[in-house]
Amino acid sequence: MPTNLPREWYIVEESFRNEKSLEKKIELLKQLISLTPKHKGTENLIAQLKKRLSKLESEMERKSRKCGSKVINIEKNGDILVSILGMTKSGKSTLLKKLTNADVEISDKPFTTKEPQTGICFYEGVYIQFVEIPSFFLKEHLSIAHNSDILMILVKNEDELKEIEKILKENRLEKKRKILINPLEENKEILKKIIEESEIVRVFMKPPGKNIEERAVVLKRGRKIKDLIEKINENWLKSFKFARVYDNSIFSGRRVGLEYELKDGDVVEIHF
Ligand SMILES: Nc1nc2c(ncn2[C@@H]2O[C@H](COP(=O)(O)OP(=O)(O)OP(=O)(O)O)[C@@H](O)[C@H]2O)c(=O)[nH]1
Ligand SMILES: [Mg+2]
Repeated sequence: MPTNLPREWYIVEESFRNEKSLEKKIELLKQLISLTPKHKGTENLIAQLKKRLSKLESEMERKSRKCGSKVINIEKNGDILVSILGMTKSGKSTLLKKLTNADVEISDKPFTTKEPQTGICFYEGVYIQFVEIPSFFLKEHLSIAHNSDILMILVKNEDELKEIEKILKENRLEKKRKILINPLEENKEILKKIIEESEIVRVFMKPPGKNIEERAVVLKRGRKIKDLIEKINENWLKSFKFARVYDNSIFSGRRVGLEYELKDGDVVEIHF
């Protein structure tokens, strides 16, 4: 065993050994592989870990086939993923179509939508992707809700809300960020609410001498200029001199360094 592994590696390795759930074990093992420095001395270790990973993954596949369930993965195309949930005929498809122009079937018959349906829209710098979850609440469909940033829940009254809350709890989704929508009311600011609820920071790049880019770089709250650069192009860190931040404060246009904490809507110009 090479001795120059980072401390974090041993912490993750311990959690991996103690973890019972196969799904979580796979996650931890992947983390472990990415935490292992890559050089001659670690080649064997990485090979072992990868072998272990492929074994666990095939075990996982076998198990899911046995239960007759499969996990459906939606390809995440946007910056924010929103699952639309509600009882049948709650207006999920109607809302999906209104927000994204998706080509979905809307009808008075119950359970018209049988497979997850997706659509995407661009709003103030970010792509928001929506997925209508069919109202059978199958485990394989709810895996999408688990991977979503936000659940958008359509309920018309207290009874429906109680019913949905029960389903969320049974599927361990009760702690997810949620937006409640009453389809009977006018819902004008849904997109704005999604941005607020997702707790992201949208940063708009302005290459010196050029226009502000329309698409934002999306970061989690609390991230700094150095995180922004790491996300765009790590190599820039070496030649970074300073950044200018434009906002609606009296200090707009000021120079900042790598430790500046970004806020939603900042326009950033990087200088080398
Ligand atoms: N009055 C009224 N009718 C609506 C509204 N939203 C949807 N509807 C109607 O309700 C019916 C069902 O709407 P859908 O959007 O297909 O509902 P859904 O939740 O996708 O339903 P399933 O996919 O079948 O589970 C359709 O006839 C819609 O026209 C609304 O806000 N007001
Ligand atoms: Mg539908």
